[in-house]
Amino acid sequence: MPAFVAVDLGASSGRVMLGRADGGPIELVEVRRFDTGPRTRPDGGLRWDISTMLSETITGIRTAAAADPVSIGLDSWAVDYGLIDASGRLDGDVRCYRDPRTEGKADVLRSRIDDQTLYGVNGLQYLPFNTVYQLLAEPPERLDGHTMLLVPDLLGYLLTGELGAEVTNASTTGLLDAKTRQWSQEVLDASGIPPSLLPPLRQPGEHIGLFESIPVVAVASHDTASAVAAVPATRDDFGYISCGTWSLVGLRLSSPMLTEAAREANFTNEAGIDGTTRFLRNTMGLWLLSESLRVWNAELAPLLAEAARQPAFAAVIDPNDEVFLTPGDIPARIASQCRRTGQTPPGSPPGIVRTILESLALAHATTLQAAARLANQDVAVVHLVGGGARNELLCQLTADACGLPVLAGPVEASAMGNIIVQANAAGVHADPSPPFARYEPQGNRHDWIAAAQRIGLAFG
Ligand code: LFR
Repeated sequence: MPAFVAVDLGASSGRVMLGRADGGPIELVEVRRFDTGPRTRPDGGLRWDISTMLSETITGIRTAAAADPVSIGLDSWAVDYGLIDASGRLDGDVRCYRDPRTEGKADVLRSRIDDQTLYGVNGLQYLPFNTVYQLLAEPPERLDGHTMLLVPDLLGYLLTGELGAEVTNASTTGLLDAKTRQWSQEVLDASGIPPSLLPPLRQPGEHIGLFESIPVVAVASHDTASAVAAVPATRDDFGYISCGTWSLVGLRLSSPMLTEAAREANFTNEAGIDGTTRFLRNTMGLWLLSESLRVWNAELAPLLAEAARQPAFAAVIDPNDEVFLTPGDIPARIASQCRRTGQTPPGSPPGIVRTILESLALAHATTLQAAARLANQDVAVVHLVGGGARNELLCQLTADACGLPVLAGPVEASAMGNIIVQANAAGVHADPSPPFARYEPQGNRHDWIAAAQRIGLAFG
């Protein structure tokens, strides 16, 4: 069976996977896994360690090369970039989107182009770290005579020497026109970002270059685009949750939804494969859990088991509060949000874990309801893919809150989507693996309605 190498970089770990497919479900094997987590600098800034990611990626690819792969594809989280100078070198560090430098930059852009006009062009949800705000935080001289490469494009360049911007990830910059899928002159003019900064766009499936004589192919290089491409849907009326560091909750649409209602609800229209639109909203995902575990220096499995036995709905929070964005003492921030909303904070780590999972489930449900309402679409089933699919309590709570069956898996959805695009480019049909579990909704919906009311969320 033809083999393909997927390099999938997440915000805490990176993987090199080998996928084999020949008309049916992909057989996936992990070749190498490594930490990617950003490093804090003495000045408080957060940077990615690109050189370690590159050397780990190369080691993984060389191991996978024994299987004589057809091609290599690269995907990662969105929005972050490196700047290549005129001599072709990476100039300076690659900042992490959680770095606080973008504070106030949305107001700078707003003073040059109003929110409605901007959304009408780029269709992008407001997130304080969208690339356009990061670029406005750069010293202007860093934008002259440079080329901006988003992380997977940067890795692709370091492997092949070829410059380009893959379109699904480019759609998270704020600089792409959601309808034409071209760089937007209007946003460039308004933001003052020089067009020379942006490399030519490339499409998923396009040949990029060679690494040690193996072809490197552009995939849906935004990990969420790859994950959505790997949703094992068997019907059209499905919603999805790509649940990892973030929970990306929404629908697959055939064209962008650039209405004022969608903007007010802060939904995004990111580019998907085959011309589809990823109509979704970011919800702070397992980051709340992983960052809490780091603070407690604790293991996940025993805490999850105890969380399942905790009383339900002791306290809920809105995980999308920007206070949860930066690294730090998440449990303390949860406690303070509980107090602010008149709730008693959970008194123990298992209680906090229960609060996090119920709050994520609530956010999943309210976001999916909003997506269905805005797009005027019925949703009969929810596909939950990514690392969160392993979390049984989260899957069950999500089914309960949504009042819909949740189909869990695949866990490695981004890697599978990455391989699907490579396989298709090689003329091979490949399917994601089917869901491995189904959760039916249980419990009382009124509990969820009451929980949503406590934190002022619209439900139902
Ligand atoms: C998920 C993801 C989200 C994006 C966030 C930051 O890994 O790519 O889609 O909003 O990371 O880049």
